[in-house]
Amino acid sequence: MAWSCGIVGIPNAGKSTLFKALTALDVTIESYPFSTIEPNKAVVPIPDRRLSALAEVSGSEKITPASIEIIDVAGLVEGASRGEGLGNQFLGHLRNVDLLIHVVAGFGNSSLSMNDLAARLEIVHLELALADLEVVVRRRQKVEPKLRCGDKAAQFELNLLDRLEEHLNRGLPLREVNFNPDEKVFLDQLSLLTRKEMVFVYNLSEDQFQNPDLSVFPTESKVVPLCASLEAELADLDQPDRELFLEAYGLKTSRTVQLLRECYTLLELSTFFTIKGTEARAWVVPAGIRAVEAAGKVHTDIESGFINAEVIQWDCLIAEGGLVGAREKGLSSIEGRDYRVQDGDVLYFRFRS
Ligand SMILES: Nc1nc2c(ncn2[C@@H]2O[C@H](COP(=O)(O)OP(=O)(O)OP(=O)(O)O)[C@@H](O)[C@H]2O)c(=O)[nH]1
Ligand SMILES: [Mg+2]
Repeated sequence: MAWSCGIVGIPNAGKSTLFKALTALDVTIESYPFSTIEPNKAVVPIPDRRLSALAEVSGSEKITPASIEIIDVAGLVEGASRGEGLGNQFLGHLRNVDLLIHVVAGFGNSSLSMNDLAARLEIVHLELALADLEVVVRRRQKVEPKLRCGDKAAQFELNLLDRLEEHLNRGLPLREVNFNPDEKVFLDQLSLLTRKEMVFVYNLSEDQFQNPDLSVFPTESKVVPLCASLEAELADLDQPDRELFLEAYGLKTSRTVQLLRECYTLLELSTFFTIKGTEARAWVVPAGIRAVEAAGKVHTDIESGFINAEVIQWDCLIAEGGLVGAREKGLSSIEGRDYRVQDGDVLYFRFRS
């Protein structure tokens, strides 16, 4: 399963434009609100220059990058939970995503004040909280009858649902609340939207995005300022033209790549690589997983027959021109099942088949 991100925001914020920038797919982008009705979904490769370098040094013909799923839905308006605009049922498409990208538009209107922007942000926060509240209320209706039979688990659940309701009624996202491990296990089943990590995309015009005032965003939140229409144009270009384009705007990398990196950091992910036969491949996994779990991502047979893994950091492998040279210099090591995989490790698994 690929990691997944859902794009939220008010109508006309540039959500589908950002989707196009991330996926290079042609989707409906219109100047009128509610141009997206059915969600746009795509699985796209995560760019990683380490993988191309590894493929080159190992002569791999096939390069398989890790991928991420992006889902773009309709816009949220004030009162969506009561059916305004397109309502909020479409948020159901985002229940299983790992992270939300909240697009906030600051382009196009020079008289837009900080208060206007704050109000735009608030609409989305509130509507997400109200959508979660609906889930909590429905759950309560299911659990309450069990309480009458003296069910202890039901009492635990109801106490927790009370807490959730109290926060959501105040319009607060649940990601800001601390839960104990038992509560987390229960909460994971509910797939609440405001528990998911959120990255803000501040969508600005071409001449504003390099010098933004970010004071409207919550402190300590991750904000990526960009110009979505520029990024969408960039997605259509081939590599040489892309570099010229970036240079013209004084950028080293595209802001959408930066956005993917922020998502990756927030989700506490890391990447390991495998080189096998003619294929070099990247795998994105939770940071700090054990070697045997990493093996399981590649194939369940490798996990069940796991013997050990030869491990080397990607840059050492490249510096020595391949595994043989690196091994001679003692740069690789043989690790057991409990080894914690590091970002940038290249893993060669040995297993009983
Ligand atoms: N100038 C400028 N226009 C943009 C930018 N991003 C999006 N737009 C324009 O804003 C309008 C809305 O863009 P969409 O991407 O369709 O917005 P959306 O959030 O998907 O809208 P809905 O699906 O209707 O909710 C289009 O006319 C875009 O061309 C930008 O960075 N700069
Ligand atoms: Mg759209």
